[in-house]
Amino acid sequence: MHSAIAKSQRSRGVIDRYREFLPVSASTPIVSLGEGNTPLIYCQQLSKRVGRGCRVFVKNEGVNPTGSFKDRGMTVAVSKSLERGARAIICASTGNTSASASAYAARGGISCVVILPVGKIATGKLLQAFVYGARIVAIDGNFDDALRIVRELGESGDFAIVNSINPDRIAGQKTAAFEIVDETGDAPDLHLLPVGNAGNITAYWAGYREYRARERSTKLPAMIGFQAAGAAPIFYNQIIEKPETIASAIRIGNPASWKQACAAIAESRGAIDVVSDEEIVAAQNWLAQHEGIFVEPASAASIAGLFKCCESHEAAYSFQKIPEASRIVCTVTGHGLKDPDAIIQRMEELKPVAATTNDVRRAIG
Ligand code: AN7
Repeated sequence: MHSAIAKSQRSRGVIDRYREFLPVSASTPIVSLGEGNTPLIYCQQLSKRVGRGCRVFVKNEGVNPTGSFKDRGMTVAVSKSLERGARAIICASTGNTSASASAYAARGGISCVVILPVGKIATGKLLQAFVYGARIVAIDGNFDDALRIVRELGESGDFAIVNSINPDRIAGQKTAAFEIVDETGDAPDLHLLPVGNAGNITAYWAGYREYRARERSTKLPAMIGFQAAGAAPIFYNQIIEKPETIASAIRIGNPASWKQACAAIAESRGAIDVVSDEEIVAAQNWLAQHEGIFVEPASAASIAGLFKCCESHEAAYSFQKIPEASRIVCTVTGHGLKDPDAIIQRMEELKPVAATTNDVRRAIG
């Protein structure tokens, strides 16, 4: 009875549901906020735009506890850090990792330091790190500089690093692939996602491979990653010293999991491609207005990429060659409300009308 109550009081997170696939034991103190189990949404309008009888699903990671996919990895990374006796965690971030780390550190009762590129963090994400009580250090540099500093500080032994160079992060994030297979009965034919530091594409590929090896699925998807055109080191096969994009989450010039991403793309016979800021913004608006799913710009890169694959002759992976009726999953990684600034600039000022039904009817037009 007692343990039944204890269990019901804890909302189920990814460690609870996929414990046998994760590096935890009975003595690991679990820090969870009920992450994962996110909706896999069938998208009729997207499917129609792709054509060829394809079925397109969006895996909406923006509905995780802190609004991004990072929570899947953070529950494992923070739980393991606690188990190892860490008193503080540290990360570099373009925003979402810091929001997630701050929340899970608060939940686990340890302190959290976040190193951020000054002026380049979306408003909502910075606000999250602040309200969860992290020690925030802004540097006069970009994400790649921040990660270099975090690596050096981590060597001192004072902090546990919770960036995706920590394998516990990748382990947690692979559960998103498990969920897709568990829900639909098999792996999709194609999986599209944005690529920044390249941890997520690495994690999905690990998850799909693991489920295939355990015969929970019969196939493996082609992994197709999208970078912003101004921050595309993997696509151009060179470090980008000054990455620039409106999608600040993936403004990364020297990804930590570069090699693993290339392996995932090669082994899965997938591709890496670029999408422009204009395409990203257009896809963000299209998805909100046609499917009711509001994502942040970086997340819209997977939708912009989907459009490129089925509509552009320059696409690295052309859908003209895929079998009819292919099943396609696009991961959207973060919630749209995190990054409202560019949208606020486009919004028209609201001028109130008189509070009468007639005036309101006239205003509706
Ligand atoms: C919304 O928070 O790197 O390729 O420091 O926030 O696994 O890095 C965020 C990355 C895609 C790219 N979409 O994923 C950070 C950070 C969103 C993101 C990515 C990020 P990875």
